[in-house]
Amino acid sequence: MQSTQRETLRCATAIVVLCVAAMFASPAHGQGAPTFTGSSTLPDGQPGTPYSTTITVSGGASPYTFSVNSGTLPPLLTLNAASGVISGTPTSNGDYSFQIRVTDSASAFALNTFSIHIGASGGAGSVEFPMGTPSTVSETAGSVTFTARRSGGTAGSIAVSFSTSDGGPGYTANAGSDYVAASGTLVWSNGEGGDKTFTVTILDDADDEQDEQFTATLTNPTGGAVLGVRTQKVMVLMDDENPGGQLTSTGDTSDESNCTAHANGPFPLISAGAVLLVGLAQLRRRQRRAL
Ligand SMILES: [Ca+2]
Ligand SMILES: [Ca+2]
Ligand SMILES: [Ca+2]
Repeated sequence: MQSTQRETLRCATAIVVLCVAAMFASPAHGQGAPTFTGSSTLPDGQPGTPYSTTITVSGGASPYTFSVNSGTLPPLLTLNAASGVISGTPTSNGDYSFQIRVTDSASAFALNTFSIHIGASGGAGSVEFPMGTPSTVSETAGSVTFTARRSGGTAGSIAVSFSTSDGGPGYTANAGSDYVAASGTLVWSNGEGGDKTFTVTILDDADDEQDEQFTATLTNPTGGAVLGVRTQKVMVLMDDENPGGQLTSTGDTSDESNCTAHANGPFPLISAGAVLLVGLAQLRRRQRRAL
């Protein structure tokens, strides 16, 4: 038994020695595995702007083959397997992380995780209506203030135009009788971020009516800035002649508040209104059945 064990040990030792010898004899070890030489944080990109950067390596035995080992590149960017160039025109803001594998001609390889930020960071930034600002105002208030916010970057002086227009997803407010049309330009200086405001005059009337809406819109960013997602803001003018008895109006108002958290477009509000109406109809049917 003991001699068999000695034999086994001798065989195992021989195999290990042979393996180590083979490793040292391989060309891959002789030249070393390739190593990544650049920063793991790749240059920022902008949505809609062509992007290109090169993953650089040294050592090992060229030519190299590059591949994405895990994670995902920003949408519409691709990695060239032969050159290590990441290029394309990105479409979506976001922070993307992915692991790249480089393999040399002797099958030695290296892995490294890289990141790319797509967005306005470090640039001129973006401007939009921030979430959480009021979406309703009494028609007796005299005026209402809109807030536009620059974020994501403060490089350079930028400007954005604003204007008002009659209507929203609900009843239409008319410039001249319900509010005073407004338009103009908001300017942020180099290094300045945060909020700018503009004020719209609200006109009171004696009409017993539904709550009415107008829309403020941001357009024409200059200085390299871009517009964010929320470029429109619907303002609901709450009637004061008929403050009770306004089921539709109250519903619209609260829906608009909810809606603002997602988007200022008409579709979420219309959807929310439809859900409310369907819910009320179901409730009435149930009440009838219960009687
Ligand atoms: Ca009115
Ligand atoms: Ca009034
Ligand atoms: Ca009124």
